[in-house]
Amino acid sequence: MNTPRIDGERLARRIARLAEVGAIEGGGCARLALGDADRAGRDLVCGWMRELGLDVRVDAIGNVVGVRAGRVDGAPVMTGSHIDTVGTGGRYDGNYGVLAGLEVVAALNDAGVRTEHPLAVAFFTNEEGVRFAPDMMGSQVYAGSLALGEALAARGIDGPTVGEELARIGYAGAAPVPGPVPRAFVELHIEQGPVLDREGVDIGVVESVQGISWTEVDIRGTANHAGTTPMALRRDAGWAAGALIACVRELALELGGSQVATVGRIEFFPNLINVVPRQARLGVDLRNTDEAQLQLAEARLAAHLENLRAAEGVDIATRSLARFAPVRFAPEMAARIERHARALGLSTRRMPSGAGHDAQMLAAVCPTAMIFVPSVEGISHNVREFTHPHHLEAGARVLLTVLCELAGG
Ligand code: HGY
Ligand code: MN
Ligand code: MN
Ligand code: MN
Repeated sequence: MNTPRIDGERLARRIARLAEVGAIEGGGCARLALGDADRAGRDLVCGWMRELGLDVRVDAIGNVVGVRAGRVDGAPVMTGSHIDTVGTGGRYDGNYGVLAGLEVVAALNDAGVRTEHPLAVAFFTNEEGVRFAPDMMGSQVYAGSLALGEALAARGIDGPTVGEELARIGYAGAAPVPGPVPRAFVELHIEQGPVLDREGVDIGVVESVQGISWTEVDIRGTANHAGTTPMALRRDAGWAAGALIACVRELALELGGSQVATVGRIEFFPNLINVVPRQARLGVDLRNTDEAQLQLAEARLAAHLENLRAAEGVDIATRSLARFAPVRFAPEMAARIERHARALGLSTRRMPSGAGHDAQMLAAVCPTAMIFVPSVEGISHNVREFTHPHHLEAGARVLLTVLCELAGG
């Protein structure tokens, strides 16, 4: 039996190969959840899982878990993330954590090491939430915090439901949900922000994930002629949407601290240059590390909507698409990550996660930790997303030693 060793080249080859699936201009990939490209990505990763000798299980929401037997039976130590992407996805967001998990398995296989407890590598359905809200959908269902029926009924921005698409791509699995509770869960992920890169730190020890509030705002006015309708007689849903976007930015700046606010998606109807819009539909993304502050931001948004109703005489309806309170990971799990990273001679710093992750859902059911590696210039959800190969390898080395300690390797 030898010492298991991460092969950075092999990991890089798998990242590059998966990035070819749904490849887009600039080196990124677009594999929106449950679309044809996601199916192709799933098929490729499941093939790798089988080649590595994992027992591949697909559950009722399409989560895929590859299990490596241990010396004893029972709950596995699990690692994993997601392989669905946003429409302008980079090649590392989510994919890196899943493929680093497979690299850990390959290293153990090569070294002939059998951990005491089983090891599992998972990818969860629809982490991004950009086609079907909410995000982290599969991991919520796995952890029991979202009912399967509600998830299957979620309708995408392009029409079909999650249930219809799962059946269409052949990933409506038989394994029951909620899934078996792991002994522990560790997610390796790129930071997607600028902190580690700016400070020259190798490993982020993630202590918490900030709260997330997604709201769909539907503004209804009156379509009218752009040339003949006096300004005082308009019910302009387009103007109200523009005013709302400005208010969303202002409320983040006024609240300060960790508050961030984004309107990333907007639709106008009829969306014609010479017609006053009768309807505008937008998505508002509010986040804060502090729950009370996030509630304050939501209250400010509601007040702005009231003002817009009065000012323009438009009707405004809202629908919550996702709402997660901030999550804190078990301190002893963060300390474990820190200890292993330092033992490998890597620099570390503790930090919150600005992005949502599947780990925040698993944290409700088992001891959970996250490991970050630097994102160059903090760029993510953008094809220019990049992490240096030596950091990709370093993160996988930390994952290997942490998983071996947790699983009794
Ligand atoms: O929105 C997020 O933070 C994650 O990428 N789903
Ligand atoms: Mn991600
Ligand atoms: Mn993402
Ligand atoms: Mn470095």
